[in-house]
This record gives sequence, structure tokens and C-alpha cells, in this order.
Amino acid sequence: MSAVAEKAVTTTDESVTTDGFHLLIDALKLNDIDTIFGLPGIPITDLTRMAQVEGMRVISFRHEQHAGNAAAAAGYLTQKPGICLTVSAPGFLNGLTALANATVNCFPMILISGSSEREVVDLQQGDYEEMDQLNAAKPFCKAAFRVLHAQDIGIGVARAIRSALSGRPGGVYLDLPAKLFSQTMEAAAGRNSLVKVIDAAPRQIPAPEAVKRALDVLKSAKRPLILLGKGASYAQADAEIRALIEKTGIPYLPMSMAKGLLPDTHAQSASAARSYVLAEADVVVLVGARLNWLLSHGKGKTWGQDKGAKKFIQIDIAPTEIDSNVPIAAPLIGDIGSCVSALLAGVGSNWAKPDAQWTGAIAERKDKNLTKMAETLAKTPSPMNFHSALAVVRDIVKANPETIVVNEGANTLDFARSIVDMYKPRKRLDSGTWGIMGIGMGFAVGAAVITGKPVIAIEGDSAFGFSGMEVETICRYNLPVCVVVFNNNGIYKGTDVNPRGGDVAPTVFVKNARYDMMMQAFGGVGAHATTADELRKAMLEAVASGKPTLINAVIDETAGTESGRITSLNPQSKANKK
Ligand code: ADP
Ligand code: TZD
Ligand code: MG
Repeated sequence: MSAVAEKAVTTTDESVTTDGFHLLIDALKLNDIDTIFGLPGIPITDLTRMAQVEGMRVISFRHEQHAGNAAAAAGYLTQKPGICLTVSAPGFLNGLTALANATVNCFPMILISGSSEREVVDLQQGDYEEMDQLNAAKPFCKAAFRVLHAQDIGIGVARAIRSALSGRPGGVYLDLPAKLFSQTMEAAAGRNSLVKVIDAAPRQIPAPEAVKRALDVLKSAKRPLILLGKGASYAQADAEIRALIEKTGIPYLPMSMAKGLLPDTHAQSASAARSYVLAEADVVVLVGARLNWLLSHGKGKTWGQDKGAKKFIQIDIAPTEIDSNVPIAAPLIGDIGSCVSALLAGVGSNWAKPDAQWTGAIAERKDKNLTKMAETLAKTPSPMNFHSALAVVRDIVKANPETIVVNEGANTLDFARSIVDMYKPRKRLDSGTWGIMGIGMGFAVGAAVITGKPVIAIEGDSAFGFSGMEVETICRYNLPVCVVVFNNNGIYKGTDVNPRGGDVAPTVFVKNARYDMMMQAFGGVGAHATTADELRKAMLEAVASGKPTLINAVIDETAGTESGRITSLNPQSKANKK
């Protein structure tokens, strides 16, 4: 037996001591956390070994940002905070981007970082990887804690878990100085110091008058619309949400990560008539969706500013979200499960379904747009464009609805979001609230590990580059991940040229790169697809085998547009100088 294993076993003996390492592992296990995503090094190397010996899964990455993204994905999918473990200063900072992104996305995760000696750090005397991590983390997360004494590890972990999960979920930082790990205490006292968090995300029941107000506003609607956000999918109130939509007969729109909460093929989905319903609806029920840039802040042309005032009913757990951009007529504060149930009770059995004029007009536009899209998807241009490649992905996901789809890029993201239908809740993970690049392989690994389900990652070639080295991680753990790189030789397009000559333009990459060979380098399957048929064959093989696979899908380098669908956010030069 190794020294590490021996030490772990002896903690069951009442007469012996435990230490910071074991208390942390025991505290996590006591709270049903069984997986750590991280990257070892001083002072947490032994912690990763011991956690494995104690039966936890320790998934080791090549860069902390991706371990952090994996933890965030795990948190979103399971309602248990995902754990990311890093070394001090640079490792911590590498993980911090993921912690901030998780917080922005309202995903529960805990970044646990080892840190250097407090006395040296605070006097800035120059320690190995010296940094005041606690203060650095604070602006980027929901809460940040430091534990200095072994007997406080239980409480520290409990505070971190409750902070991550309760109310609006988010990222929490837990700072553990190196000295803490080897601090010892009597094993029985250690066990008693641990805390099992009871009811970490308590139900928050909406006030009856708020429910009545919301129902009154909804009843007054002529053209109602329900908008589902990723808060709705996170909440795991799938049956209640479906019942509300089907009982009221109100058309609904899913935000990208709420796709599949009801199947995208549902008759009441208004996705294919999105711009029409946003402009025309008179009452909009927001369910776990913020009126941020992704929804044009709830105002302007998108929302039909010239067509009269709109009324919003907003269900959210965070009261300060209300009136963030436009006035909210009926705020409904509470957890989505409780709020939707309360609305359902008020809806009863004789709810008047929306006017057929409204639903008919939506259906008409939907049919027209879907027919047009079907025509575009049926084409097989050479080289492939986004549509012809995504038509293949769409078929594969339809045939494998349990598959989790990870998606990032610009055009690759925007087209995939609208073309690839989802059929089950919480099967789509993407660039989210920030529109961040780099979540790809981290989310893919996190989702595959925590759910045991296969993953298809639809990646722009630029987007993939941010986390590409993690294909080694995918191979190392033999995960059923199929990465499809939409290779158009660059960011948005591969056609830019530098008018001055010399260096190539900033948005283009090496032409005809073979990303598939990266996967082969680590023993996975690489495939090169230049036609839709080749792409289909490679994806079918990947799905059937479950082997780590990367398909280099060659996309017409002229096919994309600048910034995908958000070209308008690009500042334009006003100078007249050349
Ligand atoms: P999307 O990007 O899909 O529009 P957002 O991330 O903007 O979604 O919005 C998610 C919202 O859901 C946040 O305002 C968050 O407070 C809220 N939320 C998250 N979980 C819950 C829950 N369990 N109950 C109620 N609201 C929730
Ligand atoms: N860096 C980070 C962390 N996030 C970002 N969103 C960007 C940079 C800017 N950016 C985008 O918004 S999309 C994108 C970048 C660099 C890449 C687009 O290229 P792609 O996709 O190859 O991934 P398409 O299909 O070629 O459009
Ligand atoms: Mg590209």
C-alpha cells in the first residue's frame, strides 16, 4: 500500500489524527461531491492523489481554465457546485476566468486554490507564486472565503457550497493556504467539525399577491409570449414549465441553452418566427432569462418600440434583476419551480387560450421560414457551407437526443443555435452570457464526465483553438466526445488579406490546417471531411464507437459574416485619415 493510501485508511481509527488534506476531501464527500476538475502542483499535488485514493474522481486538465469550465458545466447540469482545484497565483488566475464566466452565467461552481504563505504574501516578501488571491477573486465571483485552521475546513466548505447554490447560483472562491493542508487534529474531532449542508437551495415561494398580479397581467394579454432562459433549464422544473406552456397554449421562445426544455419541434415553439413574436407580443413572461444584450435589453426595434408598450412578467430568484433595463409590470420573485407551480394553480382548467389570430399568424411565419430553411439545408455545395454541414449535425442529434451539444464560435455558434434542434432539457451548453470563446473542451469534458452521456462539440476553428490542447484530456479519460471543427481558415472567414503585405491578416489562420491530426496524436480518431457525406459517415462512426473523435470539417472560407449575427456591435472607424 502506498504511503498516501495508508494515511487515508488510518483516519478511520478514532485514536489517530487527520489533517487538512483529509478534512477537505471528507467535507466534499460528506456533501455528495464526488468529482474534482483540476491541475496538480504545489501545494495541492498530494490532495489530488489522496482524493483519488479516497474514491473521488479527479479529472486532471492541461490548463486550469478548462478545468474551471468543466466544473461550471457540471454545476449547471447537476445543481451541485462543480469543483475546480488549482495551484497558487498563475494557476488560480487561469481558473479565475472560468469562475467569472460561471458567475456571469449563474452556474454554481467552487474554485479551490492553494495559496502561498500568508505572512510572506501579506508583507509582499516574494514567495513562490505569491499573490493575494482572495482579494483578486472577490470582484469576479459571488463570494470568496479563506480557511486558516483545519477545524474550520468543514464550515468553509459548507459556506462555499451554500453560497454557490442558494439564491442566484454562481461562482465561489475558496482560498486554502499551503500550511493548512498539513495541519493536524484528532480524527474524531475532525469528523465532528464537518458540516453537511441541509437544503442548500431552499425553495423560495412567491408572494400570493405577486402571483395574482402576474396572472392578471397575463389574462389581459392579447398576444402573450413565454420566454425561457437558461435559469429555467437549470431549475429542473421541466414538467411544470411544460405544463404551463401547454395548459395556457401560449407560444414560447427558448434562449439558446433553454432549447430542448420542450422539444424544439413543439407546435408552440415560436423559434422560427422569433423576430415576429418579439416585435408583436404585448405581454412577455420571462422565465429565468435576463433582459441583457442577448435580448436587446428589452427595448428598441427588436421589441417593436413603435407598436405600443409591452408588459413584462418576470420570474427570477434575484429581486435586483427586476427593472434592470425596462420596467417590469409583474415581478415574480422565487425559485422557478415554485413560481411556475403557483401560476399553474391560478391558470386552472378553463384558461382562455390565446386568440387564433395570434397563434395563426405565428404558425404562418413559422411554416414559411421552416420551408425556406429546409430548402437551404437540402443543398450540398462544394466546399460545404455552415448550412450543409449543420444539416448533418442536425440529423445526428435528432437520432441521438440524449447527446449533449457544446457549441462556440461566431458563425458556427449562430447557425448551429438556429439549425440544430434539441429534444431534451439541459443538452446544450454554449458561449453563454458573455459570448465567450474557450468553453469548448472544458464544457465537453465536464458534461461527459458528470453525465456519462456522449458529447458533440460544434466548434469554430478559432473557438476550438482556445482549449484545443484538452483533446489529450479527452483521450486520456477515453471520453465519448466527438469534436467537429468548422474549419473556415479563420475568425469569421478565412479570406482577409493584409493590404500592406508582409504578415497575414489578424483574422486568418494557416490554410487547410488538419485539426484531426491533433486528436490522432493522442490516440483518438481523426477524420477529415470535405463533403456532407464524409461528415455524416465520420459522425455516425463517432457516435457508434463512443471513441474520442475530432472531425476537421472543411467549410467554405467565404461563407461566414463578420462577427456572425452581432456585426452591429463592432465599432466603426470615424476617421477620414487613410
Ligand atoms: P439566458 O441567457 O438563457 O437568457 P440568463 O442567464 O440571462 O438566461 O438568465 C438566467 C436567470 O435565471 C438569472 O437572472 C438567474 O437569477 C435566474 N435563475 C437561475 N436559477 C434560478 C432558479 N432556480 N429560480 C429562479 N430564477 C433562477
Ligand atoms: N476572446 C474571447 C475569450 N472571447 C471572444 N468572444 C473573443 C475573443 C472574440 N471572438 C468572438 O466573439 S467569436 C471569435 C472570437 C475570437 C471566433 C470566431 O471564429 P470561429 O467561428 O472560427 O470560432 P466562425 O465560424 O469562423 O465565425
Ligand atoms: Mg472560423
